[in-house]
Amino acid sequence: MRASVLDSLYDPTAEARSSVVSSGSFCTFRDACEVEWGKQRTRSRAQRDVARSALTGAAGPTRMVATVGAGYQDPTFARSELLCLFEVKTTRTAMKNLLEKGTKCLLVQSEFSMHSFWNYVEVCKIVGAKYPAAPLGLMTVAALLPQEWEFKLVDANVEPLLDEHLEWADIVCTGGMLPQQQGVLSVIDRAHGKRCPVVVGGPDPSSQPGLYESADYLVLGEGEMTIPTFVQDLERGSRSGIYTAPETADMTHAVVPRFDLIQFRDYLYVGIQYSRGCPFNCEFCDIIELYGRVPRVKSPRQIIRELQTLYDLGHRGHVDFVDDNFIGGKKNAKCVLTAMREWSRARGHPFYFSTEASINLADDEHLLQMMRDVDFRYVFVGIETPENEVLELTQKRQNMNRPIHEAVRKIHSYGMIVNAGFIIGFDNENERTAETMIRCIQDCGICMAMVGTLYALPNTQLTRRLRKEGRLFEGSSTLTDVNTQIDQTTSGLNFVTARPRSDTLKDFVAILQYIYDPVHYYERATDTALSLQSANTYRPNVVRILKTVWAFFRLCRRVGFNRTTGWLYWKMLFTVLFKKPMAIEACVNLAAMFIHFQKHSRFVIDLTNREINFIESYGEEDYNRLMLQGCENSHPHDRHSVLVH
Ligand code: B12
Ligand code: SF4
Repeated sequence: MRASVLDSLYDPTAEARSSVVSSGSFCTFRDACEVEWGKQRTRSRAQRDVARSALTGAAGPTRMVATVGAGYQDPTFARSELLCLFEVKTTRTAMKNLLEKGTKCLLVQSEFSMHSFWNYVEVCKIVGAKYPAAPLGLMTVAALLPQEWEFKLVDANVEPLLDEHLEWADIVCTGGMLPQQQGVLSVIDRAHGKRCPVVVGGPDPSSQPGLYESADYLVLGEGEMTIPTFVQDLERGSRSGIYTAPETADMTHAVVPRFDLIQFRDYLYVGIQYSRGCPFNCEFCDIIELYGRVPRVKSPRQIIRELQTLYDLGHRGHVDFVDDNFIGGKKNAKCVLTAMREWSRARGHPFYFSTEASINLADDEHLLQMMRDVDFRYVFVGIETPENEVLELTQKRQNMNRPIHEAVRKIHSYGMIVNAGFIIGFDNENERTAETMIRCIQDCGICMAMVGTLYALPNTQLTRRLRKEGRLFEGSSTLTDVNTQIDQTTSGLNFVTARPRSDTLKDFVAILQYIYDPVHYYERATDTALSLQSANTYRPNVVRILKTVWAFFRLCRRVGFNRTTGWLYWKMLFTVLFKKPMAIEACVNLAAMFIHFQKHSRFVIDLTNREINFIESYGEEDYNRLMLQGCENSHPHDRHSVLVH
């Protein structure tokens, strides 16, 4: 094999060379061979380093081909020397045919930062889970790959990825979102260290494929569109490739995810997806760029099949609809809710639900009632800001000119707790922004308020505008430190802000301090619980009941005897018990979440205060100049440390 590739590269006709290069077949060296570096005779140290990094996976196939290409162009770079450069000892006599029955496919969900707003570590501890959300993307990928393969899914948020896992695998599939970037890159390196080819996909590789070029296969966009082509290419023997699809997937052809690959007890909830895409046009949103503005839906029958699969596999309790906007098409949502109601009733209501929806949900009482009937308990709503002028600028017009607190109360009155996202850092904010946001959160009684700094995600209208205006900190979406670059709550403002940056950050701190102060939080939690008109149709089985009782006692021990929260907790518990006993479970859950929110907000406040100090001592203008120039390390926090040293 080695000889044939080199023969093609030394073929005097350009076509023969370029076909080797474009098929990427040179990667086969890395997969099939082990290089004995001691025996090298290289032309230069630089050439050797590039070759080594290509062969060991630190650099991608492109560089490898470039090295060889350079060798070819240099007449003194003799063929024998090139062979010597890659003194090869074949360890796997032939590359494993990845399409044969029993091919071992390892799916790796890389770790999220433990400091993320979303990881609810403390809640997991109380209820005995290991991580909130199951890796739905990879379970879906497994269902799209050849089913004759053998699959193993390792979620690094639940168990460590071991060398044995990689040694077991013939091929590794990984990928995910921006905060997982570092993790994914390290999985690629580790897998290459075991001479295992790696396939990468998911939202961040799709938005910034260049960062992942060390992977063998970049299968971008919606897997439903690109995985079949990738599998066809494997059949043809391709050893690398980049796969994109100009069109979006038809969700009516979507497959049931391989839920059997996870242990349900490891997670707080399991996700399923009904729709992709959203009809709105918010400037900062990448969903509409990745999934389009025409919501695409699965049929009610498909959703029932997924619920039945979860049911048959033994899952009970919380199911999260991970849709970008569950009510993006209200008519469709009603169809699926009708089917769910019948199915739930026939199975004795084994699940309750949560989802994400736009605020106009509050306008449709029929829809709200239908969601209540199947026991939707949480809805995440992107409120972002209560200020009309800011909403106008950011193109979130669906939220404009409506009393937010009325909408939230309406949704509460149908038994659903509103969790909401808020953003700070928009261009036309002013000195009243913090106060207005605090009042909105407190008056609406929104307990789980994810307040984050505006982040210009790669591939959004916002990013394009800021770039045009010369305000974007290029390269800020390359993550380097998972302890400081956690998620949108902390990593935002990756551009020159319209207001002084330190003012915006001070507002951010003030909001977090207020809303996650125990007195204010418990006030909202009591308020929310009292306004809930829950259906409570979900019927837990005995195991679930025992688990819940156990978790309740653990929570009482942890919170009820705590100096700052003890009194507030018992006061809320007894108020709700007497006034709205049906909402007792909801208020207990909110108390459990507060342990996480309090810890997380303290962490973020501390991090942000350090950033404010830094900006003030360095000078805002100099700071912006430096960030716009871009220095070797690409993120604000890194640049701070570079500057400080
Ligand atoms: C549910 C969800 C969450 C949940 C749960 C996430 C989880 N652990 O599963 C929560 C609320 C925790 C969350 C949080 C965040 N999220 Co989020 N989230 C989503 C959402 C709405 C659905 C994800 C999902 O399950 N989709 C269904 C599955 C089937 O799709 P999928 O994962 O994309 O997988 C498909 C393809 O991508 C591909 N694929 C995926 N992986 C792989 C791997 C291989 C090898 C291959 C071949 C293909 C492939 O094939 C699959 C089938 O088509 C998406 C938007 C969206 N529509 O996808 C945002 C999204 C993924 N989140 C995003 C972001 C930014 C975040 C946050 C950073 C901030 C935020 N928005 O609040 C945090 C960070 C989380 C953390 N812990 O630090 C961005 C990611 C952008 C990017 N460029 O990376 C998205 C795209 C949209 C958004 N702006 O919110 N999120
Ligand atoms: S409503 Fe939500 S999903 Fe839809 S465009 Fe706006 S931010 Fe994106």
